Amino acid sequence: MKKYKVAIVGATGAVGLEMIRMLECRKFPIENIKFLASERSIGKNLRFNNKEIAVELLTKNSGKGIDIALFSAGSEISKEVAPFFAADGCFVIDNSNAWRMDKNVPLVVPEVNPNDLSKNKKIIANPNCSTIQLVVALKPLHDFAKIKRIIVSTYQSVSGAGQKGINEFTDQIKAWSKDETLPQPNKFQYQIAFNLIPQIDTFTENDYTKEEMKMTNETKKIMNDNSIEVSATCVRVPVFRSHSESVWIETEELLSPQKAKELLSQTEGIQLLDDPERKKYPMPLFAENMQTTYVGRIRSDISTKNNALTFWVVSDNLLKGAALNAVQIAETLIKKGV
Ligand code: NAP
Ligand code: 3JN
Repeated sequence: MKKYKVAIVGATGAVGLEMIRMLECRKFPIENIKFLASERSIGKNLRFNNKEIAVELLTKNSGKGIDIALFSAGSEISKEVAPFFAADGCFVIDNSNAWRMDKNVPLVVPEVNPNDLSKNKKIIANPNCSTIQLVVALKPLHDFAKIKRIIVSTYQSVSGAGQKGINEFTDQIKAWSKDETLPQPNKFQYQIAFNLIPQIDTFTENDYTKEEMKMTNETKKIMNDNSIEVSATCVRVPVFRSHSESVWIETEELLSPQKAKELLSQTEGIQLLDDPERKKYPMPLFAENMQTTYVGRIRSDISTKNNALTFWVVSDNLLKGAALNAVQIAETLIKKGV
């Protein structure tokens, strides 16, 4: 089997470290791996398959000789550096929003639109974490009954805001448990412990946030259907890991809860957890560190005679929402022989 020269840009970050773990545990065929970050990380080593590997400084020339690079160092770095990697013949799988809506860049979730990948499109965008788990669940339902409209509310964990988000939540709970004054919020707009914050990212002109508009625009692009209407409300919740979503869909054709369960239970990457009598439904605590997207609470909307269903989707935001999807894109490139 052919082996590949791989680089991780932003290897020391919350997403980068999960990329390393995913490459290891999925036994990605690697000839050589390079870990790249800023000068802050020079002198650090990261472990890969029981070997210590020194972190190197990212430069515009770091892509030379690399076959596949996984980027998670933010959109500014991606905009500046990814074109140099691509010009050197390397596939770039980018986790930021830098290229997602560029019409020449495929935005890919392998269970949904693997055929958007091609040999000559060297930069590939990984969607936003909340969009990924949503479209994995929607795809089989859309293929069967054509989705017209989606209303989704997210419950996003603090790890979506990186290590700083995790630390801020931890420090607040620690202070509370010692009966001390809670530290002032910094990463989040308000105290996140014992609270919910209905703002992720900044507001746009239409009063939706950027995170909400990412869900609208990216869903249409991945599903290759601009006619689907999407309205999202994104909420930060005091949970460490895994994002949850309450989803409502209206379909053109009749889609019974039974049929939806049948379709979802046959879908790669999804586990149906839907047995209300036995209290079986997805929860973020149990999705942590899992490579699966969980769907449950499927029911008909009793408030309308239109074809409408509502359900609950949970997945690990750092895995399927980021690192795992990126590695699956790389695996798909190899499978397709591009
Ligand atoms: P993080 O924990 O803050 O890590 C940032 C990484 O970027 C670190 O490895 C950092 O290296 C590196 N970096 C920063 N500036 C750099 C520079 N000038 N040159 C080279 N490397 C640099 O953040 P994270 O949570 O892992 O998120 C990273 C990015 O992934 C985000 O900005 C976002 O674009 C993307 N992301 C995507 C999703 C998604 O939904 N798909 C979810 C979360 C994040 P040092 O350690 O050396 O500073
Ligand atoms: O806040 C979350 O739960 C998800 C955050 C995603 C994120 C954070 C910083 C920058 C993104 C993203 O993937 O949309 C970005 C980015 O767009 O680069």
